[in-house]
Amino acid sequence: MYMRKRIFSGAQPTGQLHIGNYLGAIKNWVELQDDYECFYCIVNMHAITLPQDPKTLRQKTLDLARIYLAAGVDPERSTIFIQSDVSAHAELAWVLSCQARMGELERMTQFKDKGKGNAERAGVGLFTYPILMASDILLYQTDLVPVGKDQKQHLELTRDLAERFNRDFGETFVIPEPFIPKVGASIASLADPAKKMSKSDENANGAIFLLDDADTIAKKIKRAVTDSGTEIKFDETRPAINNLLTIYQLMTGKTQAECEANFEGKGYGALKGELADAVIEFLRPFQERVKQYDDAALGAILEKGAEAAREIASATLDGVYKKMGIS
Ligand code: AQP
Repeated sequence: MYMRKRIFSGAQPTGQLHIGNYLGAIKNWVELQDDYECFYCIVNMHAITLPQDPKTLRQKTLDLARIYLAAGVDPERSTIFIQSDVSAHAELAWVLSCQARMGELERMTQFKDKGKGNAERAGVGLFTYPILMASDILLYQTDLVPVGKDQKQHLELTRDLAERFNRDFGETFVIPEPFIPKVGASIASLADPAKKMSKSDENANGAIFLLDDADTIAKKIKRAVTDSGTEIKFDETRPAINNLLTIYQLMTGKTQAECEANFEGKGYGALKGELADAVIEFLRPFQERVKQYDDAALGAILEKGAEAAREIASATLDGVYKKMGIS
């Protein structure tokens, strides 16, 4: 029997999702559904590595499920579930935290960023977060993990932990490969192209959120920083224009050559105007679809997803416990 390769990925129900999350990750989740067996998780246990308001967290968890569905994740073809509904994630995280080395985690740059360089005050969960992410992935014997570039280092740690476990206890985990898109893997902030577009950016103009209204989108793009010079071409040495063009390319589905031809002889004002139109047009039907799912329909999808996920995750965890002499 032909077995499709397996995919696992997820997003945190924190802040508001932006077009970087969509273009770097979720867009690819949708495209990969035909060829792979896909598990898409709402990683609420990762969210609590930083303080969250309980009511808001629950609401954002359900809202994120709506965003997956509106983006085109199809619950008939893919498994959509909430991480905390499958307790094996936390259990395997404990096992793997006994295999991981402090030194490995200390090298994770995201901890340094999110912990704001103050390890003394940072939560232990924020430090060990990459181990929980490794557990998420390894529980499903995942072949491929579609993520943005910022997650590459965590994926490498996941592979190291899986290889170490397999070596010490016998073949247990599939070693996953990252799937990082060639275009869109790192969408930059509109306010500072040296930084990635981020939910937690203090500058509200840096990110275009998936649920922003048309006026807000147009204003943010109008205020976006540009580079010196006038040419509108893909050029990594001019990161601001390169970023705007990349977003335009992904939103319109045009090739790089078509994008450059479209803006030949035009100025930055035209680029910003056409980009705003493209983003607004792209997000309009998406925003309509987000409203479609009521709580009951959503609950049924998530319950079905959790059941399917539990079955695979508990089989992996049983194997791990047996190999370690725990059960
Ligand atoms: N700027 C980005 N460009 C491309 N991909 C991105 N991703 C995040 N930012 C960009 C990818 O989105 C997926 C889901 O991300 P997440 O919810 O796990 O949160 P994150 O990576 O922590 O995203 P943010 O927006 O940067 O949040 P904060 O501000 O809280 O750190 C992942 O695959 C990620 O690679």
